[in-house]
Amino acid sequence: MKKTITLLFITLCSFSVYSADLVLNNFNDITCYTGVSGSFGSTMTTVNGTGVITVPANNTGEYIYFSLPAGFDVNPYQFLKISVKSTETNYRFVPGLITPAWTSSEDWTGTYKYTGANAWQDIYIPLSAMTAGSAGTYDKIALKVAVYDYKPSFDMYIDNVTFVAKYVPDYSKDVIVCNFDNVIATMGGFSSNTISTTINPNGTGNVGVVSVPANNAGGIAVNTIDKINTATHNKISFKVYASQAFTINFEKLEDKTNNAINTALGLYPAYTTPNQWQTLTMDISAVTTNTYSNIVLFAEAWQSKPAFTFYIDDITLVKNGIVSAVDIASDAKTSVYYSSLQNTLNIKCEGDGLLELITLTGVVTKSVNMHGDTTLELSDIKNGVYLVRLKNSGRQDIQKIIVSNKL
Ligand SMILES: [Ca+2]
Ligand SMILES: [Ca+2]
Repeated sequence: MKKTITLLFITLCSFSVYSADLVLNNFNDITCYTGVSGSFGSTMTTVNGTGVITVPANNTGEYIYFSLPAGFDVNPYQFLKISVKSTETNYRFVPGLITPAWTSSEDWTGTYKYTGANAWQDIYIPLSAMTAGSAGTYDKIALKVAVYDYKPSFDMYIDNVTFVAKYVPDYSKDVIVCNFDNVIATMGGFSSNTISTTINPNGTGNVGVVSVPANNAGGIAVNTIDKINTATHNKISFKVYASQAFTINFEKLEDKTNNAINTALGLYPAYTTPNQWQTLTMDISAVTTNTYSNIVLFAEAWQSKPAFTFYIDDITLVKNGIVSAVDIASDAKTSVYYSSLQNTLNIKCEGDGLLELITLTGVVTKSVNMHGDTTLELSDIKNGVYLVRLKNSGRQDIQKIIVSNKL
């Protein structure tokens, strides 16, 4: 029985131009003036090359701040990155840009939290929800630590306070959609599950964590920066990790501003080896490019299963290595028709020709010399997307087919 699942989005950030990172304070050779407000009660101190503050109990708005260079412009930057360590865990940071007149623009919408439990964790705090202003508008950046999290007083270590430059994809290569570190997409969970960012349970860096409720779908929706072009990037890959096997049994590409424009992929990538990171790949080369800009992944949708959690990382649009390398002739004297019912390829061919069935990684799995019209049996071919290359009279034609043996 299908259940209705509605999108519940939280905005984490957005993207535009590029410049270099700016380290504000590493508590070693790069330092800037810092201060604290009200009941923090002490200034930030430096111990062994890291900053230390005592966060007050039940903080309702006290903050630490860092001075910005003269004429600072926040526009080229996407995140403020801080390295944090404390025994207290699961508390948040509210950033605020402060003008010389002590007015501020703050962001209370984010979900960036310290989850490290006494391990160092890099926290990437998006800057997009604050008013950017122009060069010189702001001269300080403040952080409210554990504000309204109702924590007891605790010591927090902080290091490497850095503005991280915005990410601009290079479409001649693989494009990172989200790595939960320096590239974080706008993303959301669904009505019955949550997503968040945490430290990698088996490796380095940060990863996404997706809850899957009992007897229901757990999912993640991730916006791409630009529309997905399946002619140039024909695969989506992502890493997953869990303590049990599971299947991504519903996947869609959608328009992020109008999810009525969508296509279901029906690819069912499966995570098979618990407690190891595994890269899953979805071939989207059969999908016609549209205004798709949102990748939707559901785990165990509509299954009667207990609740579990999976981790996800490195969601990537993979550059297509094949289409650009071939030359497609529209006047080739051949045509091809795939019958999924009979699982045959039926080729119309004038005179002699060569037919090749090629996987998307470029492996020729079948090669047949044709003498006129030809029927090719595909029952020994695995289901999936293939390229059919037809060479005839010095021309060649490439067509994509999906083999789905229904018998
Ligand atoms: Ca340091
Ligand atoms: Ca990562």
